[in-house]
Amino acid sequence: SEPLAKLHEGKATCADCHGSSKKISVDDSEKGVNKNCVGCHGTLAEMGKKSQEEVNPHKSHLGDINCTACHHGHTASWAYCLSCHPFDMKIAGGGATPTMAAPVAKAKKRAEKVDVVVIGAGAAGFTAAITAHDAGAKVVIIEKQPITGGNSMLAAGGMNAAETTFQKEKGIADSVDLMYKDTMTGGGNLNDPALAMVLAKNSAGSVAWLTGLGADLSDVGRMGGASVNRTHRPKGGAAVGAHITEVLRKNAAQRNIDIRVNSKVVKILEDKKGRVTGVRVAGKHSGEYTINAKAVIIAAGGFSANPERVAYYRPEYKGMTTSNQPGATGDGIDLGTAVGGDVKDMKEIQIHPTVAAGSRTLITEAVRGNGAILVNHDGKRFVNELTTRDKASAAILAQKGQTAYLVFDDGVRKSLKQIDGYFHLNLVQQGATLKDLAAAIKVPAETLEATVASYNKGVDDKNDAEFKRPDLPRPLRTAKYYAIEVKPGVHYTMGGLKITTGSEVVAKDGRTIAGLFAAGEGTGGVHGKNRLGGNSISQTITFGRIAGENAARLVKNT
Ligand code: MEZ
Repeated sequence: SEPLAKLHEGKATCADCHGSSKKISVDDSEKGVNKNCVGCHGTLAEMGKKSQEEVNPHKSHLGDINCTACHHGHTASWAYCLSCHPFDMKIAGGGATPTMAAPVAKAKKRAEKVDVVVIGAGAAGFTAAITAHDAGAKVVIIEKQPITGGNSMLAAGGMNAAETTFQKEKGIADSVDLMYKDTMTGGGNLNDPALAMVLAKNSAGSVAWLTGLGADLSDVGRMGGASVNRTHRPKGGAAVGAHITEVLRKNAAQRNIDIRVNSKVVKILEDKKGRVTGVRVAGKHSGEYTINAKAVIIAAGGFSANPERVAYYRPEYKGMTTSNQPGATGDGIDLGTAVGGDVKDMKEIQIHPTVAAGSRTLITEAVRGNGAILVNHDGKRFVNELTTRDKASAAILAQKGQTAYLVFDDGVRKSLKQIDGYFHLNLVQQGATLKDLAAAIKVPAETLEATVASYNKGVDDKNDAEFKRPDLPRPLRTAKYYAIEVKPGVHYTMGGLKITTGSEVVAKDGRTIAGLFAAGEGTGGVHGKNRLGGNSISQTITFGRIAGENAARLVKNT
């Protein structure tokens, strides 16, 4: 197939795409070219309305992304969606082999100056940048992917927080101490207790902060390992990640925060005393340049999408699928260790029990939280569905075929908006009766009926005698009945850069590295051996705020 430039021949000139300047230049974020794409073809939303395809790539959870994230002018195009979804999707100018265009680094002398450089444009990066900006710092966010949002954009189930106004309105009795205790217990007490306490203590403030920026976190549900309902998400149970990413993007735009995509930090710079002085960036088009800064915040995520590194730490996970976006390769951790940063808990890698079999689509734990059960290929339950992820994953891997079915009814479906997306992606099997569903998924009908009847009795009696599931929100009695085949996949890396409670990066000799902060999944210690569902977004916002505040303070004081 032919690149877009060829397809435009005779219809457009170079200047139509690149602007009329004599010397064709493209900024790394490709804003100019994208403006011209939109000028001729319409906005992403307008393109979305025109498309008749069942899976509409112009209408997705990725938000308002650049046309050039998928459509490339001079190399083969490929749909960004295909890095996670196995669609058969044709794209104008599409090549046979999808390849991510890596930044092209050429040596340049250019240097800029800001107060704070944030590496990574996920929730932790946006939060740190907005906080530092609001405290008076000049900030730039550097993102190596062609789109912003990172893994946060894929976060589904919600954000954990204790003692929030939303919990109080719903009469949920929770406390900072209980959230701390659940986090420590879920993490096998390997967590750094001080970091886990910071998470719990600041969680309600972080929900309030996000709400103040315009987020809706009014629905409160339950995730595995939590003693009470404390997972906050938008009304109706919509996915939390796409929503808060949009809110953070809007707030960053309102503040004119400089965000550069297709730009990779290749080095953190230091002076002779080991103080951080900025970063070296490789821009896709502009080549290498320096940004001098008094503080650098690493918010570049974990390494679940780096199969070699996952297998290095955990050989038993070799070849396992991942729920993560393709940029989650652990580069931020490497940047930190290259300037002496220590790491913690690198071997602690979380497997999420419910990734749709044969895909990389995460089926949120909230489906189980709202009442779905797990059954094996014999049609039997085999685990408390709300146990921690490590235990649920191990239980699924011990079943025939190493997969299981997530079974639910229309009541569960209606309780959680996110489930509509799984239908849209053709991941759900269904039946008008349990017998029909059993036929569709090829499990013995009588066993499946008996399993659901026994579970429903447990719900009526408020006691799951068989598996001691702690929360039984609703019986499964409302036709239709549904099933999604699920398989565990690499979801989250608990390990990363060692930090203080002030988000400062700690060096191997125990001192903090002056001017270097880190927040989010690329840090270690908050979650110990196993992160509780909903604690990730909570961590990104809380430690993003702390890193932003402390970086801005350091700038003011030096
Ligand atoms: O925090 C998570 O990883 C989470 C809530 C995932 C999910 O199942 O939705």
